[in-house]
Amino acid sequence: MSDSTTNDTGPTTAPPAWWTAATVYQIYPRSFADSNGDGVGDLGGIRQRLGHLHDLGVDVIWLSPIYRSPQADNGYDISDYDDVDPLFGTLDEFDALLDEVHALGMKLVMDLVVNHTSDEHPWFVEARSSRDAPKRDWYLWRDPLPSGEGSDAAGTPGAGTYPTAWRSAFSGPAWTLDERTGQYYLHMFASKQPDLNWENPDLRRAVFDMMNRWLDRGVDGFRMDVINHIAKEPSSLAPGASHFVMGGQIHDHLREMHREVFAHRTDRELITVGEMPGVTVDDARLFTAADRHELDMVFQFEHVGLDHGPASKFDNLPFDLVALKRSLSHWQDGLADQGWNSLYLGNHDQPRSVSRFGDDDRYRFESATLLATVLHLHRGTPYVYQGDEIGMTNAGFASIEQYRDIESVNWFDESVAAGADPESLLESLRFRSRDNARTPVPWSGGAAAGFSTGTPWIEGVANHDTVNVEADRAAGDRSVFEHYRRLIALRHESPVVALGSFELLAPDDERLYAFTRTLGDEQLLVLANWSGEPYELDPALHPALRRRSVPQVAIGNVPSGAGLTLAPWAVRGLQSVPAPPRCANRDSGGAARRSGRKMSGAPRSSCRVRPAARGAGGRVRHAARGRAPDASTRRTVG
Ligand code: TEU
Repeated sequence: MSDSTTNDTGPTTAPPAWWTAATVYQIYPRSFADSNGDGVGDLGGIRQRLGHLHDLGVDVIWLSPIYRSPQADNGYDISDYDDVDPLFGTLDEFDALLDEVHALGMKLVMDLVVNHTSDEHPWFVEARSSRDAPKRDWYLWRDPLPSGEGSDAAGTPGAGTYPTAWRSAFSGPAWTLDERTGQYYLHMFASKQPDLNWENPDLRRAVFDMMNRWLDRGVDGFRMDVINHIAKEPSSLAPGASHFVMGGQIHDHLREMHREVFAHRTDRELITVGEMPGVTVDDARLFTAADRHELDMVFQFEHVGLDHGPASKFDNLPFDLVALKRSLSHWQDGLADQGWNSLYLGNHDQPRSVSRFGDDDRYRFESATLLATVLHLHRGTPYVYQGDEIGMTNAGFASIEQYRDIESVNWFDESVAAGADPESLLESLRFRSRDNARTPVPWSGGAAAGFSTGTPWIEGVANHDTVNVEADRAAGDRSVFEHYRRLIALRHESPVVALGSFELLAPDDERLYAFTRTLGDEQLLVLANWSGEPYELDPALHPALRRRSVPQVAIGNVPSGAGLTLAPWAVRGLQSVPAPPRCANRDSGGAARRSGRKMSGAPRSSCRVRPAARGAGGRVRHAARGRAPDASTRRTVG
């Protein structure tokens, strides 16, 4: 957050916010690295592997929850916001980790889960102790309706006593009856995750105090879990209503949070990310407009919902490239002049991106690097989910006993009870389950793949003997890690990648993902063959394809075919300017001045790019034009 700050990405004289040139790396701690042999990843394991992240060049590490938790939802059910779960380590170890991260020039962002707590959090224990408990109102309670006036457990209205027909994201009703006090409490996720009542000012104060304690401890910001769910309209809890996200108070709550937690920290470079299922472009513009002081960026879901069928997220639809392009470019256009977006294709809630969008078999390297390139060259802040930097694939478990995720297991059990065929359920899970991305990171081949000396809490992917960090990093030209490293460096070095405007080309083409990024008179042209067959580019697509001298290749994954042919899953990022003048004669600041941005000159096709300077605390500054990107960021293709 730069309020101080600010996500000022528009044409003003203020410098662009630091996170426009940054890349975030997400760690899912229980699956990253285990240092004590109990089979669960921990802080010690992260500390041992920081060199990997430093080599990759990421700027920010986002830690999925490490707080004390009964682990009903792998830590997204918190019972003490101020302590580390013994499974992961201690507060002292956390402090040591934070120091080490900072010493390496990176930042550390915590997961903030304040839509709900664990039912074992002392707040909820007190709240459920009696209807008169002082903290009763910190959660959402409703009386049962007279029999037949409410819904039943299956969500059928007029058949039971439930206050609304709302369903939990993890199957079953979103209400659980507390027998002792005779009222239902709301939980949009598991029954062990009761929703907090953000209408209560004391609750809000307690959350802001807790956030301040973590920032005082030195963390660099928060990724805010389902933060657009916190404001439920009291009236919408009435029977029959179904609107539980984006209540009218949401903007007030976030502005108050900004005032109470971030506004006075003008000396810090912080970051706030709002995870918001269901958020629209118009909402996102409001949440992330710099002058509204709510959030730095949203983490939206539209593109990862395109392959969900009408029945549920487990109703798998085939991948549709045209729909993906339409969705991502809609967000690019919508946030072009105001606001900012996160860029991701996978995380701990999604299938592995190479299995979902690419070809995780014959063209695993090619498609993993293509996906990364297309994503990272959009406008927004890219997120790398652990393991994606080596092209990890879905787990593809064969039996329900191998699954651990509460969502997958509950959905399977509920569907079997309703008479569904277990084999077809397993087939859906093999593609969609969140556990596909929660398998241990294979640091090497062999027993437990270098993740643990014990038995991992969840089985690894069967291909770990070939798909592991050691093998990938030794793979030279075919290292996915190396390709990610170049992409992350390119964003540091190249203002057009961080800030350029976006234009989608060939929107209806079913195999080509092509777009330009433009800043001043510099342009980056990205051409991606999203298929396993060679692709013949149409010279009419872009003037650069009609010129005799091909523009400089800023990044590419495989040598391409001859002329205008892209090999299967080949991607190229071509840097060009409309009328390339000689580098030596250029007025380096001209373009930037004309575009009104305070950044020193954009790189030219015939000029070279100076690697970004990194100051203390990992700050990335756009460098003045000058020498070449390191040779590894350029390859001759074609
Ligand atoms: O996820 C919120 C969310 O909406 C999903 O991505 C979630 O996995 C999906 O609804 C299930 O179908 C966040 C966390 O990222 C997720 O891991 C947690 O389980 C969830 O909130 C509850 O805290």
